[in-house]
Amino acid sequence: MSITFDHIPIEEYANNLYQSEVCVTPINGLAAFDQAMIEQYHELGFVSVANAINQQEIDSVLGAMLDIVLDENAKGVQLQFENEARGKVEEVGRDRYLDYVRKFMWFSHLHPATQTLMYHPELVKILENLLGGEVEMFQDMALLKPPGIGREKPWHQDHAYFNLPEGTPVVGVWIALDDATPDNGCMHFLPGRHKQGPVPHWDRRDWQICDSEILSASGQVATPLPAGGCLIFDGLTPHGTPTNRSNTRRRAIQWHYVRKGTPRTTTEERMAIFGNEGKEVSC
Ligand SMILES: O=C(O)CCC(=O)C(=O)O
Repeated sequence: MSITFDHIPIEEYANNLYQSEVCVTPINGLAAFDQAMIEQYHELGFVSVANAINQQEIDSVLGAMLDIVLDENAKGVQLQFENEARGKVEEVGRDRYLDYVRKFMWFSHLHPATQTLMYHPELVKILENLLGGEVEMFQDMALLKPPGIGREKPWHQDHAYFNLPEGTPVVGVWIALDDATPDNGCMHFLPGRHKQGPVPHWDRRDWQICDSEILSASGQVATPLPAGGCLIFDGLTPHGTPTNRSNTRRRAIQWHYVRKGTPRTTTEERMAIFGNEGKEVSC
């Protein structure tokens, strides 16, 4: 396991960067993801689903996550604590350990609970419909945004992080393991923006879309979800989550899928598409 601390302290950003005046009402259950939802996915770039998984599944995934982060020998796992956890995490017990973790990656194959859930049959059926064939999970991440110290994840397109050829359809699945609210850092989307393709990204508070680009866009929505709900979204849909300034947990697990056999590309090619150099753009 590799362990790092986030180096970016909690920073201020414009208070209208994440707006929650318009909150999306989720559909109820993965079984409700019908043809109309496929059309909505393509039109808006996301679908919000309540009750995608049950309490027992939530509990087993949270148990698996804790076992994995506490196993120093967990091979290949990349664990990152929040910046604010420096000097504190060494002292905490098992029950509070996840309250210092920012994120960790490359773990789903290590535990039966995560292995089962990432290829949940109802989910796979939806993904096959969206991607037009057999699917492959290629990136996994747990995002814990701990109470009071969970840093913002600035606006971005997930595709800007992946070495995949331009135009490759990517579907992200983000599952809320606690109630996700505007106060504790629920997801925010720019509906329909995926249809205009890649947006230049910048190294600012993260690898992100420039704040001014988001502030000048209209139609932003928030997607609060009860625990067990999930978001299914296009890899080009701009999204971000605010700092968790509340005292409630907002843990989530996320998987990304492509069609099986999708070729990979290089970082140079990705940067030519999503980077800002040579594009006469400013931030
Ligand atoms: O869970 C979060 O706070 C943000 C997750 C996200 O957008 C990502 O990792 O791409």
